[in-house]
Amino acid sequence: MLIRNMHTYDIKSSEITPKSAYFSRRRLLKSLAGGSAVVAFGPYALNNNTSAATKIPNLKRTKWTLKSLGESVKLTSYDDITSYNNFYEFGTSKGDPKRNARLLKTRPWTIIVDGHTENPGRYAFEDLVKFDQLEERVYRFRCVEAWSMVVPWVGIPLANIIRKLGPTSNAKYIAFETLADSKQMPGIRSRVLNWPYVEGLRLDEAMNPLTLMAIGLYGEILPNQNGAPIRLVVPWKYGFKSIKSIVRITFSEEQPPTSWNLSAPREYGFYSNVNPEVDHPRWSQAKERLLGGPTNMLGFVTKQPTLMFNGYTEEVEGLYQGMDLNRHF
Ligand SMILES: Nc1nc2c(c(=O)[nH]1)N[C@H]1C(S)=C(S)[C@@H](COP(=O)(O)O)O[C@H]1N2
Ligand SMILES: [Mo]
Repeated sequence: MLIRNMHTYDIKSSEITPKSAYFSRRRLLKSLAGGSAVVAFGPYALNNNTSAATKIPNLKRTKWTLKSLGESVKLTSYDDITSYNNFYEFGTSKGDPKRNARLLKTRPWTIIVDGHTENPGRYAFEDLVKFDQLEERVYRFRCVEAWSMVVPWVGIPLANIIRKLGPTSNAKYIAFETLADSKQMPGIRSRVLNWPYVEGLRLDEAMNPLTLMAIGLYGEILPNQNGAPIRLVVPWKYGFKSIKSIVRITFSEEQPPTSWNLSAPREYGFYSNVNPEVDHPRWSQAKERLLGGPTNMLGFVTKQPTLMFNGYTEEVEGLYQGMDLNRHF
């Protein structure tokens, strides 16, 4: 096993965004939105805000960012994205991760790469994620619990990392593992899931240009509760596929086990593509509630229809040609 640590450069959040600039930007976004939980997002709003220049530098805008903007999508607020979380290693209530993940140590961070790859080893986070390849991508995000968000992620396409790691021809799947450290993660004492949290994708899904390894959101490095320092984002699949705080990547020939499938195989399949026509055994998947979205007269968020593949049919339907999505849920 080799340690790749040739030119480690550690970007601290304080170097990217001075706290004062961060708070003034947040105020600006809040005032733009008139205090509502959802902020209007436009390239101009961000660019005209000089303090935004101190965010993670040189973020590329992609066609997916622009596609979302073209649909005049509203971003879910930073507060909602970072305080309503699922990260069971820190507790099962939505507010637990923000409260309990503060002490997670995310630097230095090592990711073990093994299985069918030409370049196995222990990689420093900075050697897998090149900061000059970072992009901003605005994606819809749909949890299996029927709530959704619109998130401006910062990350690099997983395909870039996979190409660098050089899977061999035997590699058909890619598996991921989350840190499982009971000293830092109080939720691990509870047996709600088997630890470590594991997830996986078919290799062609992983190589799809939509699939992102996120290291930030709203132009800043990820808060711990959102899966710092590095988490997967697969926007056409239910949220639980987007595994957080990754410490291992394994290339495998067989379909890898996944945490939610292990815990309730009838309820959660390996594919878990967002599909309004295939209900969860205990509830419908036809609709969703957008966090901070439009409310009814009583103040409850109105339900809106869930889109096939969460709206990304054009990009991903080719992956599932000829597959029965009722069976491969
Ligand atoms: N390691 C780990 N990853 C995880 C989870 C978890 O409990 N542990 N929860 C999943 C679920 S169910 C969802 S909806 C998303 C939530 O991501 P967010 O908190 O950034 O919105 O993380 C996913 N990744
Ligand atoms: Mo979820």
